[in-house]
Amino acid sequence: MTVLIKGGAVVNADRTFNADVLCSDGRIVDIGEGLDAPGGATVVDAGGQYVMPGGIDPHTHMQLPFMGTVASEDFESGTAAALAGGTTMIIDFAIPNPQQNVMDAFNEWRGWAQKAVADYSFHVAITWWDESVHEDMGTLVRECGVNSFKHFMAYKGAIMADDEILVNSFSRALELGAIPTVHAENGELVFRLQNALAETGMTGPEAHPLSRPPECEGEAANRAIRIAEVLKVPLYIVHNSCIQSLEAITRARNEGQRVFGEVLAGHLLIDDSIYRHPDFEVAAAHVMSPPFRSKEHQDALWRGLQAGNLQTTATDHCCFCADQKAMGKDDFRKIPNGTGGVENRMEVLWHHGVGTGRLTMNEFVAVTSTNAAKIFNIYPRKGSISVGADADIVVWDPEATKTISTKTDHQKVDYNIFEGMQIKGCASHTISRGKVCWADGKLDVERGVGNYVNRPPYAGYYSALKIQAERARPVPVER
Ligand code: DUC
Ligand code: ZN
Ligand code: ZN
Repeated sequence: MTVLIKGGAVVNADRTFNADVLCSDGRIVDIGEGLDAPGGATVVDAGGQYVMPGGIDPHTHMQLPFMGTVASEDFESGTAAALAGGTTMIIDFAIPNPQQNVMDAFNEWRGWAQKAVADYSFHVAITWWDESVHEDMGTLVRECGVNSFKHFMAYKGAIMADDEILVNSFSRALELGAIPTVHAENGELVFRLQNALAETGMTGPEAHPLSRPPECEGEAANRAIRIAEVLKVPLYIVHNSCIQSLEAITRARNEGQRVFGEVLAGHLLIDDSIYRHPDFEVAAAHVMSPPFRSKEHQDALWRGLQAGNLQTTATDHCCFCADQKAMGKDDFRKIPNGTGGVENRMEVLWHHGVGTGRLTMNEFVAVTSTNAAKIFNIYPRKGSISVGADADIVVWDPEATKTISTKTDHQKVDYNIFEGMQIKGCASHTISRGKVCWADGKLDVERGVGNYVNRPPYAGYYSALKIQAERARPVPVER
């Protein structure tokens, strides 16, 4: 299959230039001005548009079994919705139950993802610890293309990782050249606050943000950072939602620590007043963790993204419909946590980021694609328009306008947290592994053609860190 994208301006994270882009057999094979279309090639007219690396959403949960139900979006519908919004790859999570064999869980998730229509990969969660987990982490890195491990510092009594697990797993990740990632919230404090609020009779969604204040997130972020500092391992903190965690990351980075931070499109744009909405369905539809925060936190997150202290944007796409959210009608602790957005991340970031001058186009590419590809070690195969890269490309029409609505989107969920938002700039064409999958407002996808993307260990960080650790070792004093 050959596709020629003609007449656009290529926007990479490092520069912008006018060029045609030729794709063949799933790869970019030529970039230059005035390229001719080989016989039989599909030609995409990109005149007046930008040709950018397809988005990478490094944080999704398709068909996640969670809080007594299963997320409504599956790997097929979720990757299709992603393509409709210009995202060509997701990194999802394989999450073993405590005591579940880690390889079994990983293989189970691999099976579920077989029907994906775009490329995907998996972070693997470490939810418990014994010798078999230590072994399986090695197998995953050496044989299964996994280079990142996730730790939930919240969800006590379920998948929460305590400090002992964090220390064991971070140390093992360092040995293997993998990066630990954390969901940073102090699970003990959240548990206590949830119960205290429920006991006083606060049972509605308005209690959700009160049970998970920014201090709980800041404490956990700082704890994970300091554990990583002592063990000399890099760290990636998912879905930073508040000033406290951003400050912890910024401080560590200023001290020279390799700490990376992700922010969700929702946390940049939605505020916590929504939890006080009189309609349970609306408020519950926004229940996710960490919760949406007040405006001052949103402003700080934008500044963190602009300054480079937050490097990636994601969605934590984890969809539950109204009937599922109703499980918590009488008790906010039982509302399944999660919101969607994989289809909208790029367009809302363009509109509110590039459209407001907060981000340049090149910075937009960095935070929606290239930085994730670099951190998770799949660059330049992903995250760049360059010869030899996978032909995962979005053609972006900066003049197109639309109003976001569940009536027209492709996500398998009955509520869109960006409902009614008017945006300017969106994907006119999405090309996945060299095939045009989204054009003229229509999807053309095939079940199961998405590929699992192997992510090799990142030797670079680890050799640097090992040298530092070696040098820091105390020298015996002669007496
Ligand atoms: N937060 C959510 O809101 N949903 C899934 C898991 C998570 O950490
Ligand atoms: Zn999380
Ligand atoms: Zn998540």
